Order: sequence, then C-alpha cells, then structure tokens
Amino acid sequence: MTTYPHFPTRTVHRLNGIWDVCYLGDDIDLDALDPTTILFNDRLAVPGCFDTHPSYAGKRGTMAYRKIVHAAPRSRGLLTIGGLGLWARVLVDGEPVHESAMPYTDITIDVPPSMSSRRELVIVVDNRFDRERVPLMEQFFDFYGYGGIYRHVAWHELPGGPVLDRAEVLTDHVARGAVTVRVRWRHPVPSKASFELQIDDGPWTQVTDCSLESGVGTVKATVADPSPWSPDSPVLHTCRVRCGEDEIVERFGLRTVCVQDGCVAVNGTPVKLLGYCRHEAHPQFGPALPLQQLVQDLQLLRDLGCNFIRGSHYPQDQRFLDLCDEMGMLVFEESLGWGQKPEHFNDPSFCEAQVAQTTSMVRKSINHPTVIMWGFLNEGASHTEDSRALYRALADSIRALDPSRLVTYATMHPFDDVNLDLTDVISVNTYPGWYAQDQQRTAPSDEIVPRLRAIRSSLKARGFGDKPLIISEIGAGAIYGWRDALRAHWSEEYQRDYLDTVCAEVCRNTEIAGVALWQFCDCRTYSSAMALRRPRAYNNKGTLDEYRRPKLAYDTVRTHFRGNGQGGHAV
Ligand code: ADA
Repeated sequence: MTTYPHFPTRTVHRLNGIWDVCYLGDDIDLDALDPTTILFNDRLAVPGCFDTHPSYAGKRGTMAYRKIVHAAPRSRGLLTIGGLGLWARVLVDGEPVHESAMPYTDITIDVPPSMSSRRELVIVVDNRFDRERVPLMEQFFDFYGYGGIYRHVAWHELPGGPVLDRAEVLTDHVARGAVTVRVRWRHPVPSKASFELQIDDGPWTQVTDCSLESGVGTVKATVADPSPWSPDSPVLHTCRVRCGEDEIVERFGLRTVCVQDGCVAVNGTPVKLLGYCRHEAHPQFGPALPLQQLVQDLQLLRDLGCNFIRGSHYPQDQRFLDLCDEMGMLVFEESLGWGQKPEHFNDPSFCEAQVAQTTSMVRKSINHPTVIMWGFLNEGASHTEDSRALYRALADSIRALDPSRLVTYATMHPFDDVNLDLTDVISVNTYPGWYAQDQQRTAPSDEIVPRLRAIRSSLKARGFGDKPLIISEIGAGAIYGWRDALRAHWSEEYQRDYLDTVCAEVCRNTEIAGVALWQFCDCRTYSSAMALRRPRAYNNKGTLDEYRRPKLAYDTVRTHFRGNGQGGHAV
C-alpha cells in the first residue's frame, strides 16, 4: 500500500523486506560506534520490531539494520521512514546523515549523490530508555516501547531542478469546491516558482513566477465537481502539482470541522463522536502492524458502530489514516506524550522535541480529512502553572500550520486544569469506578454517572460550557476469558456492566459531545515491577484482547453505538 502523497515521475525504491541485521549489545556507547566494525550476521523483516522476535525478545539495546540500494549514479536521494523507535542513527555509505529521537514520527532525509550506483543504507536503532537521548519516550509510559523500524522505508531518486515536498490542500468552501493549496519545495528552495496544478481530472492550471515565502507558494483552486467528504459519504479528490521534472499527487477531502452548540460539527452537521482509543500494537508485531491488521481493526471498529478513533498516544501510521479517509472515520491524532510533569515542561530540550514532533505530525497528516482534531501531551500535568508555556506553544504552533482543525489535549485534571482556554474541544480522561475514589464502595461503577455530570457542571461553572466535552478515556480492565458471578474487577462481566453504564450515559447526555473508550484492544505495557498493576504486563482494558478476540463488553458497546445511528462505509 503506497500512502499519499505519490511521486509518479520519480524512481522510488520501496525497501520493505528482509534486511541484514546485527545485534550490537545492551550497553554499547553509541558515540563510539564504528559502523565499519559491524558484522551483519542475521536477517529480519522491515517494517518490524527486533524485540518481538524470540531471539531478541525483551532486549533493551542496539540493533543495526542494513540494506543495499541500487540507485542511479549522481542522483540526489531522499530517504523516507514512516516511523521507528526509540532512537536511530541513519548512515549512507558509512557516513551519518540523520539522527532521530522522535519515536513514531515520519522522517524524511536528504541523501547526497554518489558516483557509485551501489549505496549502503544502515539504520542503527536503539530501544533503551534514556531521557537525555530520547526525551519523548520513557519507561513509565503505559505502553511498551519497542525497538525497530515500525513503518515503511523508501529511497526516492530525485530529479534535477526544483524538488517538491508537499501540496497542502485546505478547504475554503465545501459547496463551491474552493480550496487553498500551499505548495512546499524542498531545499534548495527557489525564491519563486512556476508550476502546473490539476484538481482531479480537470484542466491543468499554469502558475507563473509564484513568489515563495520560506519555500511555500500559496494559490487558490476550485474542485470542478465538488463532493463533500463526510462520515457518510467520504468522497476524496486529488491535487496534482508539476514543477520541472518533479510531480506530486495529494489526496484530500472537501470538509470543514468546527464547534457548534457544544458539539463537534462536520460540514455544519453536529456529530456525536463514538469510538475508541487505539494503540498500534500486537503481540507478534508490536507497532509494526501488517496491513491486514489495520483492515481488520477498522472493520471491527466499524462493526462496533464507531465513527471516532483517538490515535493514542503518538502520530499515526499513514496507511491507517488513508484507510480512515476512505471509510469516513473521524480521528483525534496526537503527538507522543504520556503523563509528563513540570520537570519536563522546564526542560528546554523536551519542549523543543515536543514542538518539533507535533508540527511534524500536523505537516504529515494535513491532507487527511479523517483527522478532525489535533492533540498533544496526553495526561500531562496541565493543572500546574509550569505547563502553561509549553501547552500554549503547542497550541499556537498547530494553529499556525493548520487553522482548519480543532485543537485539544487529553487532561486528567478536569477540575483544576489551567490550560483549557487554549482548546477548542475539552477532552477528559477519567476512570470512575475503576480507579475508584471510594475504595470501600461495593458497587464502584455507581461513580460513573455522577462523575461525568460533575465534570460537565464544573466546566460550565468555570466558563467552558461552550466548548464540546468529549470523554477521551474511560474504561475498565477485563482478563479475556475470566468470568465471575461476583462481577469483580478484572472480570468480563464487570467491564461489560461498566461500559454499559458509560455508553448509556454518553449516548443520552446531550452535554457530552463524544467518547473514546479506553481501549480498543489489550496491549503490552511495562515489563518492570510497575506491571504489578497490569496483569500479564498488559493493559487489559481492551474491549477485545490483544489478538482481537472480543470480550463480553463487545456486544454491549455495539448495541449502544449502533443504536445511536453510526453508519459509515466499510473498509
Ligand atoms: C491513562 C493513559 C492510558 C492508560 C490508562 C489506564 O488514561 O492515558 O494510556 O494508561 O490511563 O489504562 O490507566
């Protein structure tokens, strides 16, 4: 599956497949690593996580991956990696060309030309937690930090002359098919550019001497046969730009999203958002999911009656977002974050990394109509004054890049959060009846409805009544197959009754704009003593287990969500 954008005039080497590898050890000094000493003695699949392979299961260390690429001599190269973790150094012909400390984030790397057609690509990947080296991912996160090359790898042979980067298409008016196209060039950026532009199969428009602002040329265009993109009718259009020898094909949807009467509205129609938080995870593949798993997950979400998915807690696989575009799903995409504290907010390198990967996420996903809101810093300490500067920087950087979508973040501090004014939508994570406030209460799930209503009342009392409230996490754990007449915690019965109460309240309460249940399926988490709170070292709050086997709650959620009229297209 080739994700958008496409580059039809380039020679693109798709490098997914079997790579040579060498495990370098658990405690190497990365600064002293001499790539010429690496003896590649094994082979693994890319995309893939080395620590899902039995030979390397559980390891925290360094794996070198190598691929030989045969590219035209003297051609400039562009290397694209859809996502990896946790840290990587990329070398071409023995020379370092990039380092990444941004897990799950799309990477694009300029590669210098060579007289030789044989190019050696080495990606050294390291999955050790190291706050200095990898500030964005830490051991305490409640999902496993795998090591590997999570997503596609490709090598583009670039044409001579100007090189196109993206054509970002933003909807100005749905019915008239009016769009703004921001064409971006890669370095070396021309000061002005002439190019041609085509919407769908319409006429080519010649743009002459367009002056560029920091590498971006902005033009207006019109979709001749405008069909809106919506959950019920996810019509997609294409935008083609030609400049010199290069050409890019982008896919987009004519769609607006806004806040309307306390709801999220798509093309002016309020939509109750009903769905799940979903990790990219599987016991055998980690986050390097085969395409079949993405399709199956989306078919299950559609069967459950979902129209909403929160991509927790990192930038999403572009294949998944392309499929969501085609299905009419609505997505809350967030950058990587999990429970950060004032010590992080006061760390300049952490803040810089957060802003960099958040803006990278927005740039990468900007043409997906499925993405309706951007988020960041899941469950950060947003009730502290220390958080203010970074939350504002993130919200401002998103809006500067993309004024067309909503901004939010998942707070666990709904009663004393200090940054809610920065949001368009208020997203609250809450677990009444699971992490019960009253440990003596014999029926913990009695806490659910009062807590949800108390959150809403508190927000209204503090002047946030006009912002839609979505419950961005709520759920209960259940061990697959554990049935219990007492309906105690961890039984499938308790989870089913819990989600029955949650879904009934969310579906009937017009003051709740939506829910992303926690979570779609079980996923591996801490492998340390912290796992004492996580039976099997898994987060077991999935409505399905990690192999996507439905628990008792599945049919209960399905009845509520489908009873709420969630239609939409199959994959
Ligand atoms: C938090 C967190 C989730 C998960 C959840 C839980 O809300 O955002 O990633 O850890 O709690 O299962 O407790």
